[in-house]
Amino acid sequence: MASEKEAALAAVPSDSPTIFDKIINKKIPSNVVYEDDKVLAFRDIAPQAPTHILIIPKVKDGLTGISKAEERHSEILGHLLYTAKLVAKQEGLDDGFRLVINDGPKGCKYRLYCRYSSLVDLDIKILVVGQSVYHLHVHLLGGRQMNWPPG
Ligand code: DGP
Repeated sequence: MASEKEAALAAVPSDSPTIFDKIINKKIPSNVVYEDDKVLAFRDIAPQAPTHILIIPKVKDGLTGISKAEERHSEILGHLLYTAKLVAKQEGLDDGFRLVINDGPKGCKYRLYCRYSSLVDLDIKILVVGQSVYHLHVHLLGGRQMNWPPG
């Protein structure tokens, strides 16, 4: 069986539906904070800051990631950034925030910890290597001091 790292590295951009299509179509629940006819903004399932919101185009149109952007995407790319500004304001992030777009296998690497404490202690550690959802998304992070370099 492939390791998580191998699986992530093997994940290739494709126009196949992702989990975000299910969120757009309301097939699975999400905590939506903003929506218009072009974009959807919802809280990240694994927040990396007190405020962590994903802003995505409702129509993927080949935008598996920012590296696949073409001239025709200029309008939606601008709208995603403008929406990020609107949502930051709506969330009260007046002292600052960060926008992140991870792209491809080397775009990010982080660990998710899930601690279950009952009769037995169970720590689940998931190592995520690379962009994990191939549907362009802008991360809006805020509510704490951001560091530089981001690592
Ligand atoms: P990235 O590494 O840039 O591809 O980040 C994808 C993000 O998507 C990651 O922070 C977790 C988030 N995510 C993945 N699946 C779901 C989901 O089903 N619901 C929500 N709200 N977020 C999700």
